[in-house]
Amino acid sequence: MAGDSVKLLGYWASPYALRVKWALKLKGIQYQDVEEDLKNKSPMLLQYNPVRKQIPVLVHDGKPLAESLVIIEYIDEVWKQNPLLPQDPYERAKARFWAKFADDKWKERKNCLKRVYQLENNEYSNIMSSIIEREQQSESRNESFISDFKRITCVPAIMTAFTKKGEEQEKAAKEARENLKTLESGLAGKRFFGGETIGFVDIAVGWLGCWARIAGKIVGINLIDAETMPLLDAWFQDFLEVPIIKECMPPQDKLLEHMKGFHKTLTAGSS
Ligand SMILES: N[C@@H](CCC(=O)N[C@@H](CS)C(=O)NCC(=O)O)C(=O)O
Repeated sequence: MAGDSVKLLGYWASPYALRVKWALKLKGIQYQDVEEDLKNKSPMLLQYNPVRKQIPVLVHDGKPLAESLVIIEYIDEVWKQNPLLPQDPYERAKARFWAKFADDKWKERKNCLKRVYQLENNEYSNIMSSIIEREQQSESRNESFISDFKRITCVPAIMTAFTKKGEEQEKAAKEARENLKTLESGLAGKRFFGGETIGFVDIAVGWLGCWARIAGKIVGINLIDAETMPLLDAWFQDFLEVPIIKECMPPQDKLLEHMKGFHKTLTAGSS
């Protein structure tokens, strides 16, 4: 709304802050970018996000909000133009599922998702029905759903491939590729995850196209394989070329150097 005061506490190389920038830009909202020094966090960040002390934080008319996906949902509710989440409740829930899947993918220790991977048409409903089925079984045995699952996320699989070597790296890279392949099934037959226009899921996962490629380049592995995930590969390229998306991207050379430094720090001391 005109006259609103909107501030984004972020960091240039943060994919989570980038998500929020994309949402604000797609909505055409004027905002003030506040660059944080993550090694020396400002009193404002500590005051606005005392729980996690992380960016991004959106401050709307003095009210702070943390967690990128939560922030994007808030933006979508407050500024109705160019909707990001679908209107239909089921479609909306599916969009949330995929966004969560990218950040936070669950993999059962035994074979629930393995079964899902083997399905020919590896769609959302297949994944969901396996998870729900598993959840019901756990409930009937009075077990904790969460304790029965090992948490392996898309992002940590990429991070492990980025920081480990040898067998461990290969295993993580395979896992990251499997996760990305599963994510691809959410795209089936659409230009964007949001359909004809960019939506919530595109914003949530679009950064992986760039970050995973750079991480792969630094350690000499290919995480986004055009042959095995042609739709996702084409989507990453298409999405990152959309002018509003592209203009928010950090300079690629600077990001590459930054990630090289990050890699050095994370692997220091490991042989
Ligand atoms: N789940 C959070 C992740 C935010 C996050 O990891 N922020 C990082 C920068 S990319 C940060 O603030 N790191 C500094 C720290 O943790 O001390 C979100 O989606 O907003």
